[in-house]
Amino acid sequence: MTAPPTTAQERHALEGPRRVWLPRGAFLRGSTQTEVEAAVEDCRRRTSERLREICSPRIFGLEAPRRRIVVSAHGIDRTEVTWDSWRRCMRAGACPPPRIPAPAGPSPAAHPVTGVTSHEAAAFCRFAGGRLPTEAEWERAARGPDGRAYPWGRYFNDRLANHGGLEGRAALDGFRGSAPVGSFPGGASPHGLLDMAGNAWEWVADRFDPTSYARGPAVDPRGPATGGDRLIRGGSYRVDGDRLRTAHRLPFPASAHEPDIGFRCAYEARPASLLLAPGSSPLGR
Ligand SMILES: [Ca+2]
Repeated sequence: MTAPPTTAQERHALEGPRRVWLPRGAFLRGSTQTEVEAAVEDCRRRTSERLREICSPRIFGLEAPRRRIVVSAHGIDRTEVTWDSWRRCMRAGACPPPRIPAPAGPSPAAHPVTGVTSHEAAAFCRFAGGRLPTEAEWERAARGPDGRAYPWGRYFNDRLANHGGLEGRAALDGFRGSAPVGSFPGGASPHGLLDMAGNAWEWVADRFDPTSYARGPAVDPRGPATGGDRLIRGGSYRVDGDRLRTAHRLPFPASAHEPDIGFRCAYEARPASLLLAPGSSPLGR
């Protein structure tokens, strides 16, 4: 076992994907009841009778009600954490090998790491000097202040995200499985984050509480302290446009490890020791 990095310089070299720094700000979280009903309808339209149970109004209804939420300043990775970054953490003894093999094909190290539990994802983020994003931080970074349904705008676009479907439409976007992170620059969020719709689902820090959207705090909500499933956000290469919406949320067992669930990390206020010159990148990308 190698000790975790102790100096800012060591952490700097390990920090993985480039970070975006967001000021304190408000956004519209969640969906109206009308938007929930439209999403269920969209799901049913895209899904055959055989699989239509996935278009559950109960699941889509977890997005309601829509509320104005304020999030404090923080940093967040521009992309999902890659295999390359995970391997650095493994070499230092702070992360286990994922259970899902690296993808075949060109640039496997640039694909999102998947097959990791929420606890393992959180351990990586601690190692990188951060933490998993809260659900509110994630959604704000995905949709910006105007409540848009997709990172790029109001309507779904087949060409702007690595999405799929359970019924054979996975290659419409050029990828059957995961894609190297950042393969869809046209699908960037208003804050410049990539793959907030599709590629890998992403663990967030919050535990699920069915009452928190209606009754929880409007400033820096964090979910309950104990119990319950975690949440995954953003959809993946395996699901269709209705679940790639920025408001969509799916409770998922914390110890699950799926081939299409990855994560990105968030960071507290920018430490002065890690300030980078404009345009520079710790990993040269
Ligand atoms: Ca994603």
